[in-house]
Amino acid sequence: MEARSRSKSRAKVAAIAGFLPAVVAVALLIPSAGSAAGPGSGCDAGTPAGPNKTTYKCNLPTGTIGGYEVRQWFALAPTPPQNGFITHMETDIVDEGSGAQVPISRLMLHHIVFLNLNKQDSTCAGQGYTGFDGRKGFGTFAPQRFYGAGEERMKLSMPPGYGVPTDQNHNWGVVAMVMNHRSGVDNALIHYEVTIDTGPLMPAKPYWFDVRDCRADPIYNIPSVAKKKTVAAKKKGKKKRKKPRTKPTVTESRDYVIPESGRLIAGAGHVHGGAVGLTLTEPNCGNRAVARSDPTWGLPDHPFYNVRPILHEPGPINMSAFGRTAGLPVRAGETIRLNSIYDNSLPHVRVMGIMVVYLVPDASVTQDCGPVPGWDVLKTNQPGRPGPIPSRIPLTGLDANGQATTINAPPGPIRNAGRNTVTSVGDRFFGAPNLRVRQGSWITWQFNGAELHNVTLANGPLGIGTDNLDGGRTFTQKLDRPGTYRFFCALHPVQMQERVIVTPRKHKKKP
Ligand SMILES: [Cu+2]
Repeated sequence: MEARSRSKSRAKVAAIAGFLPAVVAVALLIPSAGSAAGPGSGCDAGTPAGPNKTTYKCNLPTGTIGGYEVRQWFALAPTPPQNGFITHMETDIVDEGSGAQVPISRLMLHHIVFLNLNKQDSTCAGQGYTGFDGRKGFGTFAPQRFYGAGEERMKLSMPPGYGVPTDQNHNWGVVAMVMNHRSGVDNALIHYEVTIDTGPLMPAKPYWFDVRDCRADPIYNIPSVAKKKTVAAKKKGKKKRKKPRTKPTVTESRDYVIPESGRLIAGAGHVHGGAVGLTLTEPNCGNRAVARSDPTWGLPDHPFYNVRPILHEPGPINMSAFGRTAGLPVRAGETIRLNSIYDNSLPHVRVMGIMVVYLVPDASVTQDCGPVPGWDVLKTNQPGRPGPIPSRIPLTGLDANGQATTINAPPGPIRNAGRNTVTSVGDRFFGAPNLRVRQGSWITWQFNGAELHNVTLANGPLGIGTDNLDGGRTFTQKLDRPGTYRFFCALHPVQMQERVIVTPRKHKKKP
């Protein structure tokens, strides 16, 4: 059966050539588009999982991931060989030999998005996707994003009576990102399990909500609130302010006008380190909250918070999901707002705010602001901590043996620079690893390499994280907050570091 599935995958590759818009659109997501579903790819023959239900186990190789590197890629993915409705789906990263889950001390499946290349996405149709390189792809075809998971391994689970339609002749793809926490090259399998119900179910349509929608790498940055000028405040004789009871937060929102009447019956979110949570609100219904997805942060001994080297801020171990057969009635033309709420007491970079919801079309919904259901909430039963968990990302370099080691600063002398500095980013190096500038100076990074790189804050006074850039493109930033900024390239974290020291502006004496 395995062999049969494999040859079927190859047949699909031929079939996909006839589906050009999708291939073009998807290939543009990632410049080094992965090869088609090849050796090691396939789904098994399925295992009965109840009346009318079969669970298929599918695998897809990750490809080679360099030591301490981050690989993000697109690949065709095997489609389960059964027509029907998806009622459950989950994914993980497993060892090629044993099939056992790969621990994050080895590889971390940072996130993965499953696409149906034969369907248009509900929210990005007509505009296409911006690629991983930040460039707009050709055309307007946006393959349907129907399921995604991050470190927290969100599972798709439909309330009874519903499923996401699936067709064995449709082509699936994945966009995935994996981090290698060890010094040697590595590879593994993306494993996913899909339960398909052949019984007559109500079809649920995925709506992908994202505060940075229609981007292959939908990141943004949380700046952190500026530190109080305590000295100046004291001089003015102000009383020391009481510590605020709640930490500052920042909320990014995006509105979606739902084009069809229906019932929103399930959903769950994805966030990164620093998140407070995700909510859905209805601005035209008194701004009421209608659903939420909340993070659970693991205990201090959880692997997420102990893996070394630290290549990014650790995220939650789980995001709660919601579902209910009655669902939330939504009339065509109603607006649903996604709110992504993050802590702003510290900088958080390359964060995301994504919620996938499932809508069942229902023409009988004719009223606005219908009743909010008492959602069934699914969340982990693992012990957790109230979050988000403050964490500091150090710079990581390589020691003489090629092993990751924490460094205070990149090697080399500090170069003083002027008010407007242009500094280059080459392939696997920063042109000026140690810079000193006066507060209020501007720095332009020019990405002269052939590969994609970025500038990402590890620690310092302001959350900064650029798109993935190349080909001479630039990013300019004013550094108005004094302090030491430690940057790295999030794609090549142990190879590329830069420190920028921003010295305080001299205070002008009043005459
Ligand atoms: Cu890089």
